[in-house]
Amino acid sequence: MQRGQITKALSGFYYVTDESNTIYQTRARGVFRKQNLTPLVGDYVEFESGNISEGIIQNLLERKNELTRPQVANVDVGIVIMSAVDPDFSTQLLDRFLVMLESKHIEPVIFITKMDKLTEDQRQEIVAYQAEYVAIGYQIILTEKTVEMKKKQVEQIFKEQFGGKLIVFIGQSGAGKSTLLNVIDSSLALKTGETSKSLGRGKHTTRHVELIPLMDSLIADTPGFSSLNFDDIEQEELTEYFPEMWARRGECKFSGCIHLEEPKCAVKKAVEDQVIPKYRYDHYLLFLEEIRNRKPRYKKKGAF
Ligand SMILES: Nc1nc2c(ncn2[C@@H]2O[C@H](COP(=O)(O)OP(=O)(O)O)[C@@H](O)[C@H]2O)c(=O)[nH]1
Ligand SMILES: [Mg+2]
Ligand SMILES: [Zn+2]
Repeated sequence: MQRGQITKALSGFYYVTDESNTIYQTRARGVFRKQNLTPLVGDYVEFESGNISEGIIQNLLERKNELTRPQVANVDVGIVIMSAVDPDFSTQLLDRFLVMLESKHIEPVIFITKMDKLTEDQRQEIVAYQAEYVAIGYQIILTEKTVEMKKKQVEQIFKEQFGGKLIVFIGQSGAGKSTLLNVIDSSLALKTGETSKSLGRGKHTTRHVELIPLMDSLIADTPGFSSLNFDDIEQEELTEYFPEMWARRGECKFSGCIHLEEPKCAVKKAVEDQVIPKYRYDHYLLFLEEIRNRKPRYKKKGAF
């Protein structure tokens, strides 16, 4: 039996890349469908093949996570692209992305683009936010001004941190995702995100998922998280996805404290003492409200 990772899915074929970077065209065993298992791009698999154009996937190995858009499994790093202006920097949007990544156990790395467009005062504002996110434990990188400097900066981070990792790019439209990818590899931007739609992939866009080698990493060729609700998150677990709150859980009087009305809550105290920024707590409350107000999900027929 051979081992590899699915790096592309197209028209019922799965393209599996093995350790020596050979790509095998394979199909999934029929039994997967019966078991309601769908192989995903990013899955590690065991397969058998006589030659590179005919293989059968025999086993799917355990996944550490999966995203629905793009449909990818085993994502290691989520690169969150936020613009400083045009559109304006939003801690609320950033926190939304961070909570989603935390809930999937994907490591977030934040890049702030368009720093070159800022006045000195605006720059200081972003630097202050940076310090607050660094204090939580997040890596937040302010992109350099020129293309050459950006290239050097981003390539160094890829080299030092992202070797062998599966990466998705995340960020609202206009944030600068394509631009940043383009800085590293100008052939990539064409294959990525919005651009691919305008190239007329049409109906295939949702079916076709591909991992593209970038330096020593693989990136998913569509941006992540097109829907930004918290459908998969329960209210009791939300606090886990705010690391600075989760770290204080032992100091709250009540175990299972969700930092609302409970007395002697260490999180509310930290907010009062301005150790936790007020906006982080406000976003926590906002997201909690969204989770509480979401329509009840009815269990599927046959489920129990
Ligand atoms: N001045 C400046 N403009 C940028 C920067 N990054 C992106 N842009 C511009 O912002 C617009 C949107 O960028 P794009 O990469 O298409 O965003 P995407 O939708 O996230 O892929 C384009 O006009 C880019 O030229 C930056 O660092 N500085
Ligand atoms: Mg784009
Ligand atoms: Zn509490």
